[in-house]
Amino acid sequence: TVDLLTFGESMVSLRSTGPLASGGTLNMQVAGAESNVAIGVARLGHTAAWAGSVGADPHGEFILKQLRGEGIQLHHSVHPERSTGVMFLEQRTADLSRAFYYREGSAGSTISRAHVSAALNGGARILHLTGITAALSPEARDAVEYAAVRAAGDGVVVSLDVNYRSKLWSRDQARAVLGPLARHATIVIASDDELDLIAPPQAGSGAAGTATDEASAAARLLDAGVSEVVVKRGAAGAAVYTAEGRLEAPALAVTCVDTVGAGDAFTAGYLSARLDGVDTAGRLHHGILAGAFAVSTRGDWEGLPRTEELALLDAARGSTVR
Ligand code: KDG
Repeated sequence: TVDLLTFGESMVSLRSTGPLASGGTLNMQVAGAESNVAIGVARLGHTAAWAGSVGADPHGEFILKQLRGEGIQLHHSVHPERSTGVMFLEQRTADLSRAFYYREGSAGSTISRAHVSAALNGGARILHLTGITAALSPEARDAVEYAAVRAAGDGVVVSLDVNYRSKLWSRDQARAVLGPLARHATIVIASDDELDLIAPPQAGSGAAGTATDEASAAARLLDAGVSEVVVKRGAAGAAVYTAEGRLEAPALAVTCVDTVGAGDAFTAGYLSARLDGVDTAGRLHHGILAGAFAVSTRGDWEGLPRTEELALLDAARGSTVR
């Protein structure tokens, strides 16, 4: 039994340091929300497994090598005909990045029920799912739904991060799939603007986005059987709603150089603390800490902390630890 099992599409990301339309040098790295979480959890001392497909190309080979190097157990297949997905990540301005996907019909989008079923046979304490995988293809969506129902039935903790991607589907499409899916989850993780995609509808609901709406969406999710509703607020920190009430934590004051992957880092910190049996406040703290490492380093996952590095952010800003 592995501590955390996740599945989804990992891609190569070609990152620019300026506007893509001006060309220049691109750096190839591994991207993928699910593999980001697996890496984060593994670095924090747990066993993590990832299931997915890559193409029979150097890009796929690169992804598998990187994940193996991070100690991730792989349940992978190499698709003989489809290509590994690609995304360009354009640093358009210092404060704004844009993603461009070249992933339609990719090897990663072919993940199926049979593939994840084989991975689930190995056993897991937590199954981590994201809304991205459900948006990739009908087979991938079926795989996510199958895995959620099976794992919940087997008593596995099911974690679902909404991770809404507007370039993959509309909010209405996402709501129709993720709302029912959330009812199988033990833990749901959402940005504050994603809660309406998973919360059961409220009769006569008002405008979204206020604190009351957040609390009422969380209460409806708890009523529907979810145990922990985790709300990510970026630079404003995070909150967790459970049957015991709401806990909030501010973000750490660090220099932000790259927000991509910060949500996955938070999730990895939170879930790894849960695996360690830490209480809700401690889970939030570990999520916030891992998120702070992610935003203050470049890359989706490269800067994620190892357990012994977590205390580094206690040092004074700008210091050298000798
Ligand atoms: O959370 C970071 C991810 O967005 C990135 O790694 C790419 O998985 C990705 C996606 O589908 O956007």
